[in-house]
Amino acid sequence: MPKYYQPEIETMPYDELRALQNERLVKQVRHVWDNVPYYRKKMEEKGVTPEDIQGVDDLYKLPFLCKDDLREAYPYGLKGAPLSDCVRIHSTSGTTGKRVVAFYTQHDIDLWDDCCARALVAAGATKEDVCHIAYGFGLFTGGAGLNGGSHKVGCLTLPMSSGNTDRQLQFMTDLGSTILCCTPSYAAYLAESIHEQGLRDQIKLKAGIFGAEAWSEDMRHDIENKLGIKAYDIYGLTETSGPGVAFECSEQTGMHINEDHFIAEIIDPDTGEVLPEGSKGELVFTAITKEAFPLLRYRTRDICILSRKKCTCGRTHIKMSKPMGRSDDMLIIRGINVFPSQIETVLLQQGYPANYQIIVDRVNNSDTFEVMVEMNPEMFSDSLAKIASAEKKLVDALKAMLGIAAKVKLVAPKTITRSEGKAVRVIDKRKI
Ligand code: DLL
Repeated sequence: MPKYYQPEIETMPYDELRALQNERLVKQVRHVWDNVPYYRKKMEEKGVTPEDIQGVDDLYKLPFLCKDDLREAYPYGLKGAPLSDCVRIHSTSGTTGKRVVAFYTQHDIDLWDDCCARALVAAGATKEDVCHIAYGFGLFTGGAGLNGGSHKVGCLTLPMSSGNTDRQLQFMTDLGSTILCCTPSYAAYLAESIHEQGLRDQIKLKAGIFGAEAWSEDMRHDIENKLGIKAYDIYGLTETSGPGVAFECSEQTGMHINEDHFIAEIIDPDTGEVLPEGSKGELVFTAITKEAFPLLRYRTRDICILSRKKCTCGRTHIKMSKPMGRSDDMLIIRGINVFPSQIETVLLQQGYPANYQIIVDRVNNSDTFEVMVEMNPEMFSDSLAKIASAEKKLVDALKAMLGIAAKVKLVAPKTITRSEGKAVRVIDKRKI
């Protein structure tokens, strides 16, 4: 039996799981108090000591951490282990200012690999599989995380990284890749290229593990149909190691959070108040096993819902919904909240590919809102009147979904720059 495989943890009864979390949390708070002066100071300012935290029920007493703390503490301020015990860093781009730098001990890497291995197993991976990893390798966590997980499962691992699509397709066909791991936008691009090159009969893919950015159910079905696979979601962030914090099982109704390593809370993003299970709010994670970057109550800014409803797969770990947007990248256009995922849903429902870009600007103190959408290839030869009518149809559908009028521009196929990593969906010129 491979070392990672711990069904007894993934299917643990709730009270046993809670006891494990309590024990690990108490230990972790002491570890942070002793080793992370930045967080200790925050605890002291709030008048909290390690003795006040006896278990998960006391979690609310601890201060939050957010991206600003990470920037302020850059690069070493939140490190929980001596540099000589750290074996790796990963990093993520900040929206502004300094990058986030996360540290890992070998133990941290082992546990992270376990989490990713669980995600692969949930998608049906075994040691007979050929795991094609087209997430970026390097500072980004996607490639390294799935690579480690794939090794633990014993798959033949292809560490492709992203880009060089022709080489991706060559290896995919020649080496018989069965599991594809990449961003959903790159999966859609690969599917498009496979279709164009008439390679569908030569690929052996059976499952895909796609994450790192928002993608809708419609996009899932689109990718599944084009590649003839089952597409699974995977979630994570650099601050909590990377991918594998949560992953989908065969039920595909939310992602199981690896609760033996992460305690999840949902809070009101405005007040910080902890909300009951089933509420929509901001996801907060406390890492209870990480040594080198042990973040407590880290505010992810991802908006979602948690559910402990019994899952048919047998796993007892709580499930998070697909992130429904972010509390910080939600667009407010003419006073209306707009999530890019809503626009994507409309486009796919109307039969367009998910190649689009939202451009927001402010002219004469009024917001402009434009959505550039690639037309389907068969539309390219349509008359201008027909294209104008298709644009009008999209304007109406977007208005119905968003409650706000957008200008829609249909552009020729392949004019919107394709992404090999995360797609750039929004250009908000108002911030410049
Ligand atoms: O994106 C880690 C990752 C790599 C996850 C590969 C899954 C697969 P960051 O670059 O730090 O880490 O970005 C983290 O990406 O807070 C979410 O807003 C978003 N995100 C990650 N996974 C999903 C997902 C990686 N499945 C940020 N659906 C997070 C929607 C996601 N958004």
